[in-house]
Amino acid sequence: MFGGNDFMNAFRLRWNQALGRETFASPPAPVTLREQLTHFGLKKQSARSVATRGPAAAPATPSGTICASAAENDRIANWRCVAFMLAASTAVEKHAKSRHNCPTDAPVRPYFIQTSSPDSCDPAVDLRAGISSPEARIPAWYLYDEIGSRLFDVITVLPDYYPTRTEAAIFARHLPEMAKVTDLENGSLIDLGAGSCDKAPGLFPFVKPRQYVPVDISVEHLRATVTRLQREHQDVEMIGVGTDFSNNLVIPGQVRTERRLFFYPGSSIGNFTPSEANSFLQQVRSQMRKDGALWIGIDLVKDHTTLERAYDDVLGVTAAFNLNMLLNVNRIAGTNFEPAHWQHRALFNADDSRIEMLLEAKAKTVVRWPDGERSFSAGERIHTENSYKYTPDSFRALLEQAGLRTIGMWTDERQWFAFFAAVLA
Ligand code: AVJ
Repeated sequence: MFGGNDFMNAFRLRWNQALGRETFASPPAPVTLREQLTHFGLKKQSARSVATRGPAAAPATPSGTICASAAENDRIANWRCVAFMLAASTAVEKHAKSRHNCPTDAPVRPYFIQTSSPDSCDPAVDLRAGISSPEARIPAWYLYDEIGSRLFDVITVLPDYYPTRTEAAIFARHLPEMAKVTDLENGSLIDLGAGSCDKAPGLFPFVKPRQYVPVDISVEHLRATVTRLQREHQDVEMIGVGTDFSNNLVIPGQVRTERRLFFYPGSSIGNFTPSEANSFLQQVRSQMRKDGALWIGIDLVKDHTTLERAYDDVLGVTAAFNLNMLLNVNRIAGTNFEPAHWQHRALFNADDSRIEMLLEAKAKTVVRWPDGERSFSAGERIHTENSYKYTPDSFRALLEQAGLRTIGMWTDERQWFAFFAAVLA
């Protein structure tokens, strides 16, 4: 355990500052050295080398995160200090065993890097503008706060929501063939929108990657899972990347350029309009050489009842998922949405080939925030998400427009979902 109270208080202060918290909050309990180290993504040996060589030898931040802004530099200084304190306590404790097992100059694994800031603009300003607009809208990523992320996890196992299960069935059946067609053994598996990394590790035995590169909007989402995964797959080098790839896919230099396999499952590309999807695919293409490939999951057009039920399930989980967004928006934009005044809607727009998720005002209502308000008439809607559906041909064409050539497509018996493999055209 850590030494005296002074040390503990100083540690808490640094801990909170490093996490960007202004007010005092208790560190997670119980505070064992091992848990703290794991939380920081540090390994014992790196902390020990800090202890022997002093704070200058500390990693720039835990696990080598590199950030650009001035505020981030302050945080880096705090991380260094935290690392030093941890190291000092490690030295006091003299963990003889770890000294044997870990050479001092072993690289810090896994490695984490944030290549773009997740909050570079003011979300409150954007949100209020979207709500004020004549065609009110809230960007779909505000669905995913803590509650929303859990509700989405539930959605993926609902009887009515077929995509996740259908995609898994395609993998279960076709992965060996998919891996054979792409043949990217010893390459880098780049997992776009990895989140809790629950799909890509299932590919390891088939794809046999040398590097695994989970990418998420915030590197913090990746730390715990990737640290655990790294222990389970010692032979795969893991590099967690935080980047907002819907704007700009920045892949750090540590990721090998040879044999990159970009993995984008779940039909997440359905959230993009076709033109956004095109620029996303162009970005992927620009990061991929001739020896690389893209594996991408697509939800296919099918009868409208099946589609609409998948987004308006009988248990009301998707309705809760959509309505919960209002609570998240209230927190971020200072609005006073009352979820009970709104009704979930999911409609298939055949002209644009997309499911639209909407929130519809049950009666006339006024939404207020500190310096503004927006009145909604009964039945007026806020657009919250698009989920585009493609045919095998329309998606092949989209890939082609972005300079990518389809080399394989795998689907289920009902042709409800498809996985495409594509390479440079
Ligand atoms: C995560 C974007 C793939 O569009 O099917 C599920 C999100 N929204 N139910 C989808 C979602 C409502 C999902 N994606």
